[in-house]
Amino acid sequence: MDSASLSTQMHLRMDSSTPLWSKPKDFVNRNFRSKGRFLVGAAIGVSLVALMSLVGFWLWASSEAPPLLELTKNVEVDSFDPLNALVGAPTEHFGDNLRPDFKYITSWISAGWTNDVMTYINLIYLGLITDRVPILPMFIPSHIGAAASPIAFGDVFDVPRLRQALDRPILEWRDVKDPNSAELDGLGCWNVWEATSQNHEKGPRGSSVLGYLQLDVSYTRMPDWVKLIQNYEHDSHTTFWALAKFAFPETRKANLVTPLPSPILNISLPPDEQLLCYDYLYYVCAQQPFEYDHDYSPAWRFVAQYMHWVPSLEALTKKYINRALGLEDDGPTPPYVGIHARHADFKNYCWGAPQEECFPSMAVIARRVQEVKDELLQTQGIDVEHVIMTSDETNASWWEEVTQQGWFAPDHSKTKELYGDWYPLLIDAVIQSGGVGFVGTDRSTMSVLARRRVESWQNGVTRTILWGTPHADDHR
Ligand SMILES: Nc1nc2c(ncn2[C@@H]2O[C@H](COP(=O)(O)OP(=O)(O)OP(=O)(O)O)[C@@H](O)[C@H]2O)c(=O)[nH]1
Ligand SMILES: *[C@@H]1O[C@H](CO)[C@@H](O)[C@H](O)[C@H]1NC(C)=O
Ligand SMILES: *[C@@H]1O[C@H](CO)[C@@H](O)[C@H](O)[C@H]1NC(C)=O
Repeated sequence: MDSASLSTQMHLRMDSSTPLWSKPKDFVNRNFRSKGRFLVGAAIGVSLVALMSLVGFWLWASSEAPPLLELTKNVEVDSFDPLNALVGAPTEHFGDNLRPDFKYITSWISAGWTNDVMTYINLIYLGLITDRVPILPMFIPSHIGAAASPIAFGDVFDVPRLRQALDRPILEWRDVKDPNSAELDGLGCWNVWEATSQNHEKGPRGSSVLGYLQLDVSYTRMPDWVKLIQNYEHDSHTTFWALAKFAFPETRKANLVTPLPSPILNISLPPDEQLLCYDYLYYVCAQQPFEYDHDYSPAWRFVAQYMHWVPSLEALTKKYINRALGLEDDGPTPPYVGIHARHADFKNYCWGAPQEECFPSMAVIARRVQEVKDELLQTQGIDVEHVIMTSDETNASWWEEVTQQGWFAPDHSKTKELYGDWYPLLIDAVIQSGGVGFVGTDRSTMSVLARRRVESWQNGVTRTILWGTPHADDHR
């Protein structure tokens, strides 16, 4: 099923459940992309009956019948307004803000930031295939220091743009429940983790998101068959469609076992039917574990490629890049090759070997950079001068070697102080995604997403450096 027909399904829903009278001012000034027009066409084809009743409503409600295209445009734009998938402004209890005619889906995070980004992508994709409105929690700190405050999903990724691209509502928890609410809400959710980790884990995956959202969750353990590779203890994946079955009554009902009482209120709740929820969606794939690496990844193709950075973060990053290159803050940014050298805790995979024999040397990185430059020149006629390094390395002599290559690096000496603990990481991620070329580190999820962004967004050329032994990246 392609994205157009997925969207068409949502159109049908929106057509019948979205009040036409709300927010008329939004209808006037919005630009429509050609994809929107195509989808409108698809909706017309499939839902003639719904459209005829809308036309009827319009004829009744206004003295002049508007052109048909105007009418369907209005319905489509309406669906981008988060308020139309909710009762209204954020409420003290989340349940007061959910519309009875909508179904929703949510989940939590508890890993490194890029893993958490992937987890939310998986949540949104699961929302697409189950025809439920995703409700996204915030990002919570892990590697960047537990003292950092959470940051909203929508302060990092452009949610209005994502809604428009996917042509359906996408909500954040801050839209639904007042972030300052002290009201604790009970909720029944599915425990995926215990089933897929083959009882290595006793109980569901924990997450500090629940504390921020004031949720007290009672979990129902999923059956063992949701695990992708049965009886294999070294993998914890399940599949989108195994989980999607639980969004519908047949599978839900057949698997209702006694729930674990919630930790605070000690209440036992079956999995909620209106707000479907799972403890942890990082280890989810369509067909094979860790499939973001692969071209066909549906979570990448249908969701993640449309998750652009918020404009303010892009603007801030442009300033960092231009300063690194010695250019005016507001001047044009030349094309560059970005590098992500993932070090720090990756030394755990060196199995005792000294870092010089494990992580790629500057010569190895430089060879990959040159390959990217050569290919850009040959295939696109782009002669790239500038190379920008991003890394979690803290060793000053290593950074000195970077400078000796003639490469540049963002100056993060004041970033945390000026913008907060998240921003060295966020700015580096944006830098990695913005080059016409990218050289990444094998096995780093941060590198995987950067590579895919450069390929999709910049039509860029990329390479991934293998590492772990002195000759790991030898090739040709
Ligand atoms: N500022 C900055 N921090 C980085 C960079 N690479 C890694 N880090 C830090 O290292 C952490 C590890 O990456 P995460 O994305 O959190 O963790 P992960 O999801 O496990 O990703 P990988 O370990 O790379 O697969 C990040 O959260 C950052 O704190 C970088 O290029 N710049
Ligand atoms: C939780 O509720 C159950 C059943 O009502 C009760 O038996 C149990 O003692 C309670 N546990 C706690 C810690 O209050
Ligand atoms: C720091 O980096 C330099 C240059 O790469 C290297 O020779 C040195 O061993 C590193 N120091 C530590 C403590 O890792």
